[in-house]
Amino acid sequence: MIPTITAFATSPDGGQGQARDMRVRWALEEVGQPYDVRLVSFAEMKQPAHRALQPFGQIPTYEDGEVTLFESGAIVFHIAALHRGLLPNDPAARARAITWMFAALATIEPPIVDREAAEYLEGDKPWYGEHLATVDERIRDRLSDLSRRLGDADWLDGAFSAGDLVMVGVLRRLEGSELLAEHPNLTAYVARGKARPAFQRAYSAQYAVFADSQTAAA
Ligand code: GTB
Repeated sequence: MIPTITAFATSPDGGQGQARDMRVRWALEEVGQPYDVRLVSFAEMKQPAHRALQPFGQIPTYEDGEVTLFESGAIVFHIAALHRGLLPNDPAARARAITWMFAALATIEPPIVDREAAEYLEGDKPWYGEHLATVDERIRDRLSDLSRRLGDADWLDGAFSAGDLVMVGVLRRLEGSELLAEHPNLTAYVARGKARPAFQRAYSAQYAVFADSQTAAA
């Protein structure tokens, strides 16, 4: 059965592919697994039918007839475990690739999400500037360590893996910010990920949703 994922009917990012369905689309494209997309509005995401799939009323979700999943990291891992191409066969290398997925989600992404939340929710607070500086410092620390570890390698541990896919997906959230630009090797790493044909296909597919929504609204 072709898996079905959910994505925003109207993404607030104007088609930039920053919502987390993009990671799932990219993983499916990397392994050559066709998929369907069910678009959901913000109101639909909060209805019981969607919450049965995603308890927090969010996207993405994944259903393949065998399993229903939420959490983009768990979904990417499931896809990577089912198909060849995103996780090495060697058990130790496989475990390290999975470790990088966790590092992306548990160590790198949280302060980036904090920064976005501060921008959206706290921009009018008198302490916003001070708070943002603190969050930026935490991001800088993480990126410095990651940059040092990546060095001049193409990918984090040998061949491209699900660890790189998730890490690039996370770092993309800093695109356009000086925080990423401070590290030319991380900037190049993100560019390498984005240059992959599977990324391009996933990006085009999600952009088409945005383009269609604009046409419908016109
Ligand atoms: N930990 C979960 C996962 O990884 O799947 C987080 C899922 C999540 O945050 N989903 C967001 C969502 O459904 C969309 S991706 N939000 C609606 C809600 O909570 O009500 C986060 C996101 C949203 C928008 C942009 N953007 O516009 O740039 C970027 C990222």
